Amino acid sequence: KKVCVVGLGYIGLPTASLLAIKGFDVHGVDVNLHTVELINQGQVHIYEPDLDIMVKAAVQSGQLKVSTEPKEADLFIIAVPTPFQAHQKPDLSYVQQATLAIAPYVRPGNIVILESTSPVGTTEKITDWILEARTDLNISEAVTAVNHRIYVAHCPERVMPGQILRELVENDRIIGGIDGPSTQRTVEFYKQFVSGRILETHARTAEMAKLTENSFRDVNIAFANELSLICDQLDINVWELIRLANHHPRVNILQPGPGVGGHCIAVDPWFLVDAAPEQARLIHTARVVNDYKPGYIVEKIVDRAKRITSPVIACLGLAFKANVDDLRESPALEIVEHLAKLEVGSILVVEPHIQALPERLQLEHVQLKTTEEAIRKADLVVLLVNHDVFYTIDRDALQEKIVIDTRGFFSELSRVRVGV
Ligand code: SAJ
Repeated sequence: KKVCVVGLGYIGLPTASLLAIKGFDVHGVDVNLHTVELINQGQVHIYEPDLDIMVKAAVQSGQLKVSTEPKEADLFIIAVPTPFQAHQKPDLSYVQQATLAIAPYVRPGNIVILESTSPVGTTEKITDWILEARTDLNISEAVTAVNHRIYVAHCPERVMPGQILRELVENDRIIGGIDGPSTQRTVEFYKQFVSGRILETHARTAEMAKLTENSFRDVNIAFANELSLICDQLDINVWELIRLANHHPRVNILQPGPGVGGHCIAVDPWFLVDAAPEQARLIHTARVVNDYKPGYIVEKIVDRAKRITSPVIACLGLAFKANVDDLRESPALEIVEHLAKLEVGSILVVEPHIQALPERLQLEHVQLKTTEEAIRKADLVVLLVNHDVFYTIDRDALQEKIVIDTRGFFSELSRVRVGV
């Protein structure tokens, strides 16, 4: 079987290489020429544990080839970003471009699968876009039309950055076609490489399910973040509080942090708010609570820094969460950028997963340092991301510093300001 995967990012590239290793004839497509060249050399442009090994194996086997243009295939997978524009409106332009790019290559009997997290109704939209571009195709089951029909379904990706390769195979998958035959054929495809359960539904429910999962997590993190603000007021250690409350058999509170980042949880709930603003009140408020957190942390840091002459501030972590290199929608990055603008002191950034600071941080008073050097030189140490590599930090070296711990990472240190 020939599969064409459009979008070779955090979802498309692992999916394309997994399918190639499983023996599918895979053609990967990305608009970025640099990405395409790297992959064709068996290299990767993103960091994800073991992905480099898998891509190399897939390319060397000859089963994975990539280019900037789609090709004819039996099955097309769209895995491009669905960000939002201003005013939290979903931006479907990448999905639309990808759909229009494959449209000339789609043949009767083909399956088109949307994996990108999308607002409700998108799978139906991509069906319309293809049928508008290709009046020779249809989605009718009528005997006279069936020789020209295509199948379209949504199968939302649900993998967690940092464990993508395992979760791609093991997670349960929801598959929602625009109609029964589309669902059935898509299920048959995923059964070939997914060991988790495959759950069938309609495309709209599948779209909503994915948005619901991420909104659920956002609302729960907002609850933890709100507790952290309350605890800060009441001088209570929020990490201890949550640990205690979670001993209740029906309570399971998540962890507060510097805010919610990533391209999914900080984005997807807005698709629901946009679709039903009057109804999605709790989901909207959760977004506001979580987005408030980075600014609150900045205020804390500034308040501490102001008491020191020419303060040196070490910021540990820039990524949106632990053990990834992904800076998209990262609250840590937002905090460091904000601090840099305020020019409260010199900033030493530690992010072991990147080689250079992003352009916006290439400023005279901001430098990328190793953990040891940053901590040694700092007056104030701000833990922003709970990367595993930070576990080796010498706790004694922190005793003389002011520590702001946004993740409860060092919470056993008595001098640490808890609650943020
Ligand atoms: N976070 C907290 N406290 C917590 C948990 C997370 O502050 O207790 C923060 C993280 O630091 C990060 C953000 O939330 O900034 C999101 O991280 P995450 O680990 O919760 O999720 P993602 O964005 O890496 O992946 C999510 C997953 N969705 C769910 O767990 C419901 C993943 O399964 C999805 O595939 C992915 O979104 C996606 O692509 O939509």
